[in-house]
Amino acid sequence: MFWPVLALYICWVAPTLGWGFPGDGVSDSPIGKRIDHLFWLIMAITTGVFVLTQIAMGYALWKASTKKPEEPAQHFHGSHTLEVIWTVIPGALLLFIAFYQMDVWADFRLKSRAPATKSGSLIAEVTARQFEWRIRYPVPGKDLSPTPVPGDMYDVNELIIPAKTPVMIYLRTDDVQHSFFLPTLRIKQDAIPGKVIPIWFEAEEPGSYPLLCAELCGWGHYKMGGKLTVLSQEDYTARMQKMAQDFGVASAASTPAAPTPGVASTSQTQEGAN
Ligand SMILES: [Cu+2]
Repeated sequence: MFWPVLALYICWVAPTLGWGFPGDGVSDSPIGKRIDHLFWLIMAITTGVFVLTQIAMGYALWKASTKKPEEPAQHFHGSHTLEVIWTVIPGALLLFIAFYQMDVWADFRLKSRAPATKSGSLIAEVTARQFEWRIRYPVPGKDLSPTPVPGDMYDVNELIIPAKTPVMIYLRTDDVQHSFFLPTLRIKQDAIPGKVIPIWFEAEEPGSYPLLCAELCGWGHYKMGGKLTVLSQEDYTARMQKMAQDFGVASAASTPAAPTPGVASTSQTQEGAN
């Protein structure tokens, strides 16, 4: 009985010791909360099954050990009823889980169900490479172009998004397979060579969240720790304007900066500004 009891005890105390989910144990994103709910539901089902099978096993051991030595052992050639019961119940449970989680899965994975499909919600392209995250933003006020254009703004290892609004990124990789992982938001998506994968997510609170690579991608895998910076809408707009200034590109949402001599992008970026 020691191991089952220890297992249950650990499951009970783990969340309070911070051994459970990343962050403070509660996801900071709406879809993350639904994923957590699925996790706890499956946890409850498996715990119930675990406890019941342990009790049945304990009962069988106790029953056999209390037999008198002269009593003959009983032999079975299987029980049809039992076989049917322990096939149908797990089957029904798995079917229930399969159907129950479908909505969350579809909302997370299907582009057609993503809430972030309106103009401007596609905020960046994230390109993984050995060993960093390269981020490409469009000029503030413009839509992200599918391929890099002059006037785009670049950053490394820090993805900036506004809070309380669903945003979308394009994920790609320059070399091997990586995995874009935002543990506190419960977002994880492989970056696959040759593919551009849209992912949407939403952070409820401004703050700084870890951005990790969840695919062993080479010797410098550990170096792929970036961060997701979530800002209030005003701070986000200000930060993007500042970045546009730093890059010397004209923002479509503000008065264009003085043309920078020798920058080929000037004419292109100012089209949107007027
Ligand atoms: Cu990686």
